[in-house]
Amino acid sequence: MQFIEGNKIEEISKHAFRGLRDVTHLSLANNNMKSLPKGLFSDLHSLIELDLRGNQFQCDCQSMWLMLWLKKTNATVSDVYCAEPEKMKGILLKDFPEKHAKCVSTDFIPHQTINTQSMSADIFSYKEDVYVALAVPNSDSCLIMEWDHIETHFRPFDNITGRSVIGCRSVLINEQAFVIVAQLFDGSRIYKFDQEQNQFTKFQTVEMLNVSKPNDIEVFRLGDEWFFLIVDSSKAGMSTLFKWNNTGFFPYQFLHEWFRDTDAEFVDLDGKSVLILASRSQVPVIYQWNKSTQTFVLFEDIPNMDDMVSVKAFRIDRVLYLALACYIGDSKVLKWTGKRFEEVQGFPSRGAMVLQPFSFRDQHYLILSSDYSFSQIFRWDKEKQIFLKFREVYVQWPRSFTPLSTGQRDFLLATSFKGKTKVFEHVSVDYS
Ligand SMILES: [Ca+2]
Repeated sequence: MQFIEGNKIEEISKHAFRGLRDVTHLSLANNNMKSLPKGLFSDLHSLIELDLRGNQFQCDCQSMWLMLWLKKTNATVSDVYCAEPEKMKGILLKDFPEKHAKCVSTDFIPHQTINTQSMSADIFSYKEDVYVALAVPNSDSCLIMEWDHIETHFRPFDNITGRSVIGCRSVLINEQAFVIVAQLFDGSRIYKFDQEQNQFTKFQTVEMLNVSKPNDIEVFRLGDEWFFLIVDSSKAGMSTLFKWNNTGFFPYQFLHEWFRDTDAEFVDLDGKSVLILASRSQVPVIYQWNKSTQTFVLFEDIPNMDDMVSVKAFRIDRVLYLALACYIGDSKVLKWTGKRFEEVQGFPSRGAMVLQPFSFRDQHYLILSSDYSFSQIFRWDKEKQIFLKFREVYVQWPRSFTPLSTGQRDFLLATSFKGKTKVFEHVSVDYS
């Protein structure tokens, strides 16, 4: 028999009863214990009676194991009441809800460091394999890496060299893989995957006519037609739309002049195809596809949203949202009401470069980053319908965050303009 009662003990070692296989009666009554360490009773195979009365049990994640143990033990146990939290006071611990959502959380842990700088990352699947095209500024190339499903990491696959490469974007047309390489000089190039050589070979040089300083490549499909938009961030240039004609991509439409566009997002807006363009010199504008003229026509702007460096669309419960990163001022989340985009949340940000939404299973996240601080991850709160501060991760001069789900695992790839490219794994953590 063991009595450790009336001692005002607040904590007990998880090894306190180790090896005590023959103990039949145990009392921990009238102490001040708020919780017991997980597995405390696991050696007590002969236990007949346990007295836990007169403690201050906190009915939260830490007591989850005890609640589950109480349900399955053959020993007779005194009633265990909750003292805290307030709403659980006086309730039996064994009535504590078994699936308490707050006992399981998620985290982002470092998984792989890729020893190269990068400005953008485009993850694509081709013939059941997963690749990433990284725009690498210091080696002036598109580094293609392949996902190794056994080792669960990216390994080098191919390297497409260029001149002042600013972006690499994949497009799969008729089961063939292409990479669009946007460059500051010599126009842009398109490379095609050559199966015999098992590498990308040059397919086309694309005339960049009015493009002066490409900043983003947005690839999309309208019906059966493939397009990409080169977003031009110079006032001297024009954001330009290119269309696939079976032999290559050719200039199709020039968008507005005199604006420093930063990013474009192709979105289905209540059944209408639109391009949303963010800009450093004007508020974001929405271009709508006109079926009769087969061109994009300026539809409207999104007021009071100056100086946006990126625009990303995402959906939660089928509602459309936009995430806008603002370089000077607050970054914003807007919600489509069916008539207009309305601001629902602001994020104080200084020098923000990215406000990237992403989802893993039923969790929705938003990551805000600048060159001057840790990147902040926010998580969607279903009840409050806003994003709440969640975690921080460190990436030097981050430029993009791209989710990757493979098998049963989820990863987040972070590009870095001055440091190393990083892959984080999104994991579940059980706090009970
Ligand atoms: Ca874009």
